[in-house]
Amino acid sequence: MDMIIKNGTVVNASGSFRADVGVRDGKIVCIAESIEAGSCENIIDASGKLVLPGAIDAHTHLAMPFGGTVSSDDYFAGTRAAACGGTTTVFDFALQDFGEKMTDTVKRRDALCAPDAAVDYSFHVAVKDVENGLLDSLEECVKYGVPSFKVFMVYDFGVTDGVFYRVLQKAKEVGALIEVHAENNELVNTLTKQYLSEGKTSAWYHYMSRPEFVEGEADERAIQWAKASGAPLYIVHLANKQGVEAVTKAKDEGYKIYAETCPQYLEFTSDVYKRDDGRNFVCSPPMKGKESQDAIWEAIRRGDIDTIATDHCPFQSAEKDWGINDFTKIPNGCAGIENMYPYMLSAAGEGKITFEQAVKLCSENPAKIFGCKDKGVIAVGKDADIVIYDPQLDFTITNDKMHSDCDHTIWEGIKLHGYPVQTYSRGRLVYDNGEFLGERGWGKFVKCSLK
Ligand code: DUC
Ligand code: ZN
Ligand code: ZN
Repeated sequence: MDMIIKNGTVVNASGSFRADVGVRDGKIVCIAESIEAGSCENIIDASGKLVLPGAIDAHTHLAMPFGGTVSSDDYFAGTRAAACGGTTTVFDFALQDFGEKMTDTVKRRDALCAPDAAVDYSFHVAVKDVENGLLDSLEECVKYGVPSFKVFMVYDFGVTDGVFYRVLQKAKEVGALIEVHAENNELVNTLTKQYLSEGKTSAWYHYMSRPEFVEGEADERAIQWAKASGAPLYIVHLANKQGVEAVTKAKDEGYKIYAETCPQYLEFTSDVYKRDDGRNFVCSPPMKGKESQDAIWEAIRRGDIDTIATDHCPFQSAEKDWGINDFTKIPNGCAGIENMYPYMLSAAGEGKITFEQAVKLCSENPAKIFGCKDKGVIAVGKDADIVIYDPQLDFTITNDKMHSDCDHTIWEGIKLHGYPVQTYSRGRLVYDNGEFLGERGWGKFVKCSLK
């Protein structure tokens, strides 16, 4: 064996147990009450620690051209930060160009990502163009190992309801999964225009132009199309109570509707937009009111939220400052890739959820939903993507301790109880007590399959 992690408590979504974990050639090869060291010289003592599957962040925007600039973490910086927060697989959104086949979109982004990624990665294709036979190119992409596609209901690259519906129909036919960014574009544009014309330009009006009902209505509409088409649907970054209720109802009716939320919606409310640095929190959908936040936590506890992901899309302070006098000029997005797993595990330590639930939301469920067969659980035969977590280690988030290229973080000053001490990516130590030890280009493309 190349490594034995001894005396830790293994936590999977299905339960926790004391065990030693043996690793060889990047795979977990043995889990037993006690594993003899034999000739293995790399023995890790995990006494008092939790041994967890690495997290899977199913929602990131690395090096993404957006809002007049490019998000500040490229594939190296973003995956380096991921590793340091216990995330060992990252899904990035590859934005289709007009006239481009979906597989070509993936290959174009993979050419950028492969030389840089420090942890394993895969893609979802963000669909813009389905004309001239491009809708059919979904099938080839599914076979290539990227079976998940996202449609935006907002932004200049958003799709119409008709295109959304056609994508769902195709997904049903070829066994793909469609994700949706649900906000009502017409309402966003109308409210934005109203506020600007009244001289209401601060970050608060970012929230006011995208309030609860703007997202809730779009969630309901998206679910309606999914039900009618018979295709499953994954709602990204769900942040409002009305949407939570629609998801719960659809699940209760037996539809395959998945919901993701993000740590920022669990920690912050729309009040952040009243702060002097409110623009740093501008992302879409925006943080909502306390009632929505409470509803999301409740949905997490009863299992109606399936995954936690970050929507990691940071921009530098100077770029956020473009919108000091006009909220529409603030590039949308915040950092979170290094904070997701520590935040959810700390919430488990505080008793808000269980450690098993944290692992399910951040690792096992994304692995299952997006078809990463080798990830998401500490089990023999799986990749040795392992986090050693100290539940007693206090950690205050400050940007100087983060491993992103962004010059600030919305998580500044947030106190966590418990923190990862080591991260292994396929058996290789990539993070050790505050220090990134990984390597540019180590990360491999993960072929996904929903079959
Ligand atoms: N929302 C953001 O805040 N940033 C990137 C894309 C998105 O939908
Ligand atoms: Zn989005
Ligand atoms: Zn996003």
